[in-house]
Amino acid sequence: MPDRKIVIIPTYNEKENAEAIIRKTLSLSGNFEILIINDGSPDGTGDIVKNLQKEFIKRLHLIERSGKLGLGTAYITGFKWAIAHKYDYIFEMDADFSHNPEDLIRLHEACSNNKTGAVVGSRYITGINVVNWPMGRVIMSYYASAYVRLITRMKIKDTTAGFMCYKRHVLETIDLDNIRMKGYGFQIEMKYTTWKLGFKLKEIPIIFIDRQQGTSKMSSSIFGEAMWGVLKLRFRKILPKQPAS
Ligand SMILES: Nc1nc2c(ncn2[C@@H]2O[C@H](COP(=O)(O)OP(=O)(O)OP(=O)(O)O)[C@@H](O)[C@H]2O)c(=O)[nH]1
Ligand SMILES: [Mg+2]
Repeated sequence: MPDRKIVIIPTYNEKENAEAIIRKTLSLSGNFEILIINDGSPDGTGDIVKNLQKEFIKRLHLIERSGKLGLGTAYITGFKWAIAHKYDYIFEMDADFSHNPEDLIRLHEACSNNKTGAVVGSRYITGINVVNWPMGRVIMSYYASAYVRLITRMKIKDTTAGFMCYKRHVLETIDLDNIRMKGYGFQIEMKYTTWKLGFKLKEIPIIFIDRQQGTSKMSSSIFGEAMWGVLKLRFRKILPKQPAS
């Protein structure tokens, strides 16, 4: 049986990107499927996806949520759905082409190594691979990772990376209801939990290109949450999910 692969793409107001990112990802070799988590985007992103579902039957899935509930909870909802539907490899990818869908094939290859639990599409392995971001944002993101390494001792270069591949059993072992951070902090907390539970995290280099279409959802509160959240995380006991009694 070939590996079953699902790419989870959270969307909030991505009408300029939705159709293109779906067509590009489903055109790749390797039979990837997509799960869109759309937070009731007022710009009609949900309708664009529903339309495309008629064309991509059984390969394009959609979960609609009532309002903007945050990237972190969108992924937790997606992980639970992917586990319940028994996908072998579960990916995270943004909708705005900052992540190149073609890199999904390399993420999967690296993740299929039997020692690896999860793979990080990293901007900071070979220097800084970010295109068109304002310098201030590059510095903030780069040093955010340095800060996380200092506090957590985790040897990951790109701790806030949002381009990921997880093996299902890693996500089955994580107590997803106990993941607390919602923004960038969510990406740090997931990697830290994966590492603390003894799974191997592998980084592969990717190039991150600043969004060309649509508006940014980044806010300073997301940044603040991550800074304090990491300190609290450092002193929290990370336990595997308890089997349902
Ligand atoms: N479902 C859902 N998706 C979200 C939410 N916030 C952001 N997203 C999506 O998450 C992905 C990453 O968000 P971005 O706004 O690209 O964040 P960023 O890359 O840090 O910032 P820019 O690209 O500069 O805007 C995109 O696909 C967004 O549409 C949310 O609250 N709910
Ligand atoms: Mg983006």
